[in-house]
Formats: sequence, structure tokens, C-alpha cells
Amino acid sequence: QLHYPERLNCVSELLGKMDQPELRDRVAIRTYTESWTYARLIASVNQIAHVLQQDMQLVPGKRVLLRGANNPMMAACTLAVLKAGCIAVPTMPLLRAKELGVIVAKAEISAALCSASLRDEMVFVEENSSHLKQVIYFNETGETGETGETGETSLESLMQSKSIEFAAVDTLAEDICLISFTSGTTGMPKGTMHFHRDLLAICDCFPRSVLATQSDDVFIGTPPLAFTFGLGGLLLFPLRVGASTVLLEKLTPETLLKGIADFGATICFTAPTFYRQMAVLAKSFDLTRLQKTVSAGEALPVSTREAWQQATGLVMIDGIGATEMLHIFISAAGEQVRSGATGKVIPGYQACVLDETGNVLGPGLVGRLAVKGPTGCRYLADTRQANYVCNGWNLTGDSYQMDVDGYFWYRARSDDMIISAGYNIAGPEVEEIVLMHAAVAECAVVGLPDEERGQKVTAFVVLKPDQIASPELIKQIQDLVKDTIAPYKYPRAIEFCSSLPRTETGKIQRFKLRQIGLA
Ligand code: 3SK
Repeated sequence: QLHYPERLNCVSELLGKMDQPELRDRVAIRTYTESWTYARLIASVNQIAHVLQQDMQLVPGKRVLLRGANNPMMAACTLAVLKAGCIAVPTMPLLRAKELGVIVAKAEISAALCSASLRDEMVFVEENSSHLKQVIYFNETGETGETGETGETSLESLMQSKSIEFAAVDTLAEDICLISFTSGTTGMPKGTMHFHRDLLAICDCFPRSVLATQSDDVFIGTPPLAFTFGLGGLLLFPLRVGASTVLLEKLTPETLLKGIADFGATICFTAPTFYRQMAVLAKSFDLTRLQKTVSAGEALPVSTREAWQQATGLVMIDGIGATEMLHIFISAAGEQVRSGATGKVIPGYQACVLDETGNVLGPGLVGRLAVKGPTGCRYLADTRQANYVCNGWNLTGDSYQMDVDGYFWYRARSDDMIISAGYNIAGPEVEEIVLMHAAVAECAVVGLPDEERGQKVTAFVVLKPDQIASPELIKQIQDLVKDTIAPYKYPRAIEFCSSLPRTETGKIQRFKLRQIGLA
């Protein structure tokens, strides 16, 4: 059980203990061009908090849209909003004006801090929104002066005249401090609200019990700070133990490997697709300091786990999280790992598998994953709340099976179960096998309407660069599936494509593939 005081500002807890002479000079954030000590991070957070109060006149409880890539200023802005008692609404850098407009309207946002490099879309939102009144831009490099050609005063310039001391606003542990928007895999954005205590709770669960994080750890990875996977893994978890985080933008599998080597990273967070591609290149990089690699955001195919382990000797730490739950709640590391299973429920959380009517299913039966714990779903004004939380259980929308030892085995997103000729077929199980074919880079399997079978198992396949689609290749892939799992699961149709549609957090949008398949 986690206990936090009734009055709590999570940033005081995260940064307060580092504000001591012997700890202030430790490195908090690194990039290729900057190294921010804890002293600098604390000073910047405090100055931005003053800007929020004095220049923007924001009172506690106000929602502030945040927009920027993974860099120290974006991290400082996020922490400053929380320290000032306001509510951070981080948004993915890749979002366009239309999507931002929906978030601004839904969360009734009047103020924003935005990276100058993302100005164009923001200006468009500002011009077309009746809510958004003030946007302050930051330069990312920490440079003062005007931003861009328009001559507005930058955040850095406003910070210059401000004190580097700021007393955190005295918030309640159960005050909302974060609204994280998720478009999910269905495309309709939902705002998930989280308390100050929730941000600490995620630090005190998964990283403590599974990662055993230490102050000398160096964190690195791809998820944006605007995605709770990244906010936790690349900012909150390192700060909680006084460690360092490396914030890099526009990463590719190759540059992430280079970053791990260059910064001596010890813990990496990314998604299975990245690990799959990194496994091929890993031998050319010095990964000797890397100890823990966390895979989340999508189910981890066994073939990817094995390729990564073969290339690096590291046993992947798989995990399932959700924006609604804030971070990972089922996982396993080291000798606890059972290949193919996501892991066991993390201490502090409870999980089970339910049938359609909400009865708990016994080991081995496939049903709806249900979880409860210190964090949970609170949608901002959304009728879908009643679908997500039933009798105190959060229903994540995943089909799972639990074994007698309490390991959870992913089957599919509940919406993605294919029913074909009376058989229940989990798309990811077929994807696993298709991915074993040497020519296949990426794959997603969905059910498309079919007169004869109800739904037809259809695989969308991205080939590796040197491979060519052919009827022989289709047959090889189909035979591989038939020879490896029950033959009725084989993809009767295979569509080749150049990429798979993904959400801004990297999840495959199977609903779009179903639409493409119908068109
Ligand atoms: O959505 C997810 O898959 C996820 C994974 C890990 C941590 C947080 C999230 C939202």
C-alpha cells in the first residue's frame, strides 16, 4: 500500500530532495548539446512557474497546453505547470492543428507553452479557437530573445528577470495535475485525468519493483514526454531516484543505439518495432552499460524478444500500460520473465480476467483484462467512462488469459478478436508467426467481412527493403502459419503495403486497416 500526505505537490517530492548542496550538481538531463544539473533544472522550473503566475496570470487549477519534443525545456515546462498548481495538458509534437483544436476545445484551454519550432500549427489553432488566449513560445536551446520572425518575447526572456526560488503551490494529493489525451486505437480522443499522487504512485510501483532503479542509472528512449509512457520512463522515474535522463529528438533505431552507446545509458524504453530493428544493428554499437530494456506500447512478439536477446544478451522487460492507468501495471524482469507472457501484476495493483458479464474467469480462460490499483481511469467529460470502469475494475480493452502461476498472456485488443467460421482468432498470434518469415518487417492481422466465413483473416505486411511481393511469397507466409499454429488461423488474404497506420504513440490502428480493407 502506498501512502501519501493529504497535501502534496508531486514536483516538490520529485525535485525537493535534490535541492541540497551535495546533490544539486548531479546531472538531471542530457542531450547532445546540453547538460542540465538538478540545480539548473530546479531554477528553470521555478522561473517558468513565476512566468505562469506573473506574466500569464494563471491561477492554480488552470489548464496549460504543452507542446514540444523531448528536450530539457519541455521537461522544465511540464514540471513548472505542476509546481504552480496548474494542470499540464501535454500534446504530441506530431499532432496537427485539427487535432490540437479538438483538445483545446474539449479541455477549454486558454494558455499554452509551445516550442518555437512547432509554431505554425499553434498559430492556426490560436486563430481558430475561442478558448486559447495566450501562447508563449520557447526556443528549446534555452536561448533568450525573440522567437522566430514574429518578435514575441520568448519564454526564456521572460524567465531571465524571475527569481530562481519558487514555493510550490500547496495542492492536495487528489488535485488533478495532468490531463493526458489518448486517441487510442480508435481515433476518438479522450482526456484522462490524473492526480498529483498518481504521478508519484507510478514511480513507486513499476520502477521500484521491476526495474530496481538507482541514482546512477541513465535513462534513454523514444516515447514522447507527452505520452505517459515517456513522461514516466524518461522524466518522472529518473527524477524520483535522482538519476539522469537523456532526451533526444527524432530518434531512429540507429540513432537510439548510438545514443545508448554515447551516453552510457543503463535503461531504455521503446516499443517492440524499434527493438526489432535495433536487434539487426546492435552488434555495431557498444551497449556494455545497458542493463534493462523495457518494451511497451504494443504486444511484444516472441520473435522480437528472441532477436533482441540474441543480439544483446539482454532479457527484455515487457509491460502493459495504458494512458488511463498512467503507466505499466503488468510486467516481469530477469528470471521472472516467462517468454510469451507479459508478466505478473505489479505489487500495488490487482488484475484478473473477466467474462462479458463481469464474472472472474479461472486460469487458462480468455476474457477481458481488468485492473485496479493506485491509479485509474478518470475521463474528462466522456460517456466512455462507464465502459472503462465497471465495479471498480478498469477494463483496458485487451483480451488476456492468466495462467495458474499468475502470469498474464496477451491475446488481442478485445475489439481485434477475429471471428471466422465460428473460430475465435487473436490477430497478434497470427502476426507473431508472419513476423517469423525472413522477408517480413512489420505485420498487422485483422478480420475483414467475408460472406462465407463472417470474417476473413487478413494480414497487412510490410516487407524488408530488399524483398519483393509475389504469389510464391504469399504461399510461403500462409504455409508458415499453417505449419506453426492451428491451420484455420492462416491469413486467407495478404495485402502488401509500405507502412502500417499508427497512432502518434506508435500503436497500430487496426480500425484503419479494416477501413482500407473495405474500401
Ligand atoms: O499505452 C501504453 O501502451 C502504455 C504503455 C506503458 C506506459 C504507459 C502507456 C500509456
